[in-house]
Amino acid sequence: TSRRKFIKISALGLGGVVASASALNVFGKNSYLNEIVAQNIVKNLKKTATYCEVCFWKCAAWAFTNENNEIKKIIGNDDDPHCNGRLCPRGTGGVGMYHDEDRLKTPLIRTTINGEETYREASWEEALDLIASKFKNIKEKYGAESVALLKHGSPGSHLEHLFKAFGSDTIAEPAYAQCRGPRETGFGLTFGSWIGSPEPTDIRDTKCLVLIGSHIGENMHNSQVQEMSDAIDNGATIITVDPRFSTAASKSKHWLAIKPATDIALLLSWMHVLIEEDLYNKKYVDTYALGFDELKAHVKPFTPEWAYGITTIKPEEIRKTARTMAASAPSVIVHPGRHVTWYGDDSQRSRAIAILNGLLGSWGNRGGFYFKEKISIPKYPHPKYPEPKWGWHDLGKQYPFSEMGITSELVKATIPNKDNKHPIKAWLIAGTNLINTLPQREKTIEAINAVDFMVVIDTMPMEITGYADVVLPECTYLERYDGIRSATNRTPSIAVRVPAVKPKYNSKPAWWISKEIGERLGLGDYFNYNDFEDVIEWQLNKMGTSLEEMKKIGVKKFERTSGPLFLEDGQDYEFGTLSGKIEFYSHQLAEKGFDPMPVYTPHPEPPQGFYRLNYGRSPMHTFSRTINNPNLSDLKDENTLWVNPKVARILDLKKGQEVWLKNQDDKLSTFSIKVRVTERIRWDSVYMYHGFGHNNKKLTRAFGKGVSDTELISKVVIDPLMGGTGLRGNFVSILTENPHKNIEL
Ligand code: MGD
Ligand code: SF4
Repeated sequence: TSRRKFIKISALGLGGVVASASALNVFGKNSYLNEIVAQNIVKNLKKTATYCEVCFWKCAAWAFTNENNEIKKIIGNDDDPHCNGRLCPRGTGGVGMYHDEDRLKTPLIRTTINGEETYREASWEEALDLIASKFKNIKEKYGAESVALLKHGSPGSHLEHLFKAFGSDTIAEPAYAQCRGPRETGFGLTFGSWIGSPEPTDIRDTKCLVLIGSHIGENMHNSQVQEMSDAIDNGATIITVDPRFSTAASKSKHWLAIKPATDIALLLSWMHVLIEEDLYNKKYVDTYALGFDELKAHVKPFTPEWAYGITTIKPEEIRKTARTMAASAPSVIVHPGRHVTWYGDDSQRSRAIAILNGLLGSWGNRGGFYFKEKISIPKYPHPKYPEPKWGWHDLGKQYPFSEMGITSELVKATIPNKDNKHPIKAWLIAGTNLINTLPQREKTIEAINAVDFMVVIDTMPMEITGYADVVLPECTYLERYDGIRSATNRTPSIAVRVPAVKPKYNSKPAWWISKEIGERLGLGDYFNYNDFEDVIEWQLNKMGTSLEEMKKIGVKKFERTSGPLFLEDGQDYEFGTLSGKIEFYSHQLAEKGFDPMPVYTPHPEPPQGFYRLNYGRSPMHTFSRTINNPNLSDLKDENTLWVNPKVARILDLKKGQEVWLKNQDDKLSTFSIKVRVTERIRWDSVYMYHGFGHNNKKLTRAFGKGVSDTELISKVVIDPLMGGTGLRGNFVSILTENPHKNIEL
């Protein structure tokens, strides 16, 4: 068939992209050799314990400095379960964040000179005084709740403490409604437990790993990539469902090139096969699950023949893969994925994935999902937080299963509207580049224009910083203390971040910024320490260790106390759901008027001349944050547009040709992107790496390189359960002429 040929051609053409016989080879060709060289380089250097902030896997590492206090190398901590001593290419390149000469160097305040808005440099004193006085005024006039925090990463936790002390929990982060939220809702409703990060998947011992739109290997979550590599070496079967031939697909026994937006149909059909062919894990289901009979009746009509018409996956292929999963069960993982905000029915798709795992009995079994455990960090004493009158809950009330702030609702509430009972008047943004992160950019900008006052705390002059009234330069993770990392894993562990070098330029850590603003707001009691080091020392002492010890070891593991990793045979076990059982049928959903079991609904397809805009991670970058990093931009400095040869033929596109994109709402890409003609993408879609296409000229390496997928995402479909923004319902046409001719960018 044509698909078989497709795989063959693609596999031959992959050469440099894919690893040799074993593993995913994402750590570089001669990584063993590199490690020996690295060990030699660092022999005489001073080492400082840290954990990486280039992505949110937070691998523990050692930063090595020479006698001139220069960072020479960052190497993974051998004792760390997140990295097992090996950093990914981005983590190794993290030192580029420190060296980047485009960094924010000193506080900036917006001002008008000769009728033109610009920034002037300011002292910390002046900038912090200004912020405190503005916050005070807004609190007096509207209440503390009207000051909102949008955050991501380590700085967020320091600022969250400041905001709660101030009386506001009007707080949100894109990692929820633009990323993992729906999966937490879907798994929460089914197993009574969030997935969280890292995912508690026992990949190293699995016999079968099913990836549905989750491209481990390009999506570089360190220990997960390592475990997948080991599982492949141990003969595990990989099944990848992806409209694109991803790196993971190239390692898979079965690649199901699904028609985009139809995954729920495939999942329902898999359930149908498992149940109709009596392949599901009967004992497990009888012992732990609720609603099997309803599920059986529900999936009865969803035959592989039915699913074929929707997904374009052949019925034999659906049956064969379902049987493979069953033969491996319970050592099988249908992976929950991570960035799951696709089509608006994402919580239900996640529930389908959860139910499938339930039928296979993988939750709580070796080679499936383990029972994770983490150690809680003692709270440094401070007065009780005041009770806000309203907060993020009220902004997302229409979504009954939302459990965190929804960024897009916060944006909506900021745009003036006569019905709005919860006015938002100021934003503080820390560690998130909302312009390149939130869909519907115009709305974000409308909200920004509506606030009275806006502060951005960042390390780099990103797109978002250009909109601020006050810009505060944070020092990088290599130059500061931060909260203790408590890892949720097979065994609990902690890691510390200690500054390896002094802050460059006039930059400061977020803990210091929070404390300084807090003191100016009369909240000194909440910041009862001189240095964050004191807080960490106090917490570590409570945990039976000390900063001195942690500086030497970096990572400390603790014994499990919550019981074994897996269920014993037939063991009584109470799940965290309302019924204490795995809920195939959800009464909670039914009561709130939602489908109690997942249902497939068709989504719009690209109109004539348009292609679905698909996007994903580059193994060398994290979102938009790393594109300007000198080390990482050396590895990859622009994205390309993956186009199927059929499409290239129709549109007469050549490899490397520059094109522009226009979406269904006439949104144009600011810059051009080069064409990559490849069988690895279906003919109905195009694909690009997310994070590129920066339009801030201050980013000297990243400016104008490639296209931003975000600026082409003007349509979203909202998940009615939890408010996630489905981003993948956008379509683009490909323009070969520059639509911006004569317009200076
Ligand atoms: P970035 O664009 O990398 O990601 O969203 P964001 O976290 O906003 O922006 C991070 C910002 O943090 C940058 O401005 C960077 O300079 C700054 N920064 C880095 N380190 C530090 C630090 O130590 N201190 C401070 N103060 N700032 C720092 C991610 C979000 O985006 C997520 S989690 C997902 S999964 C979604 N992915 C996604 C997608 O794939 N496509 C599209 N179109 N949109 C997406 N949005 C979501
Ligand atoms: Fe850093 Fe890579 Fe680990 Fe992410 S996976 S924390 S970038 S080393």
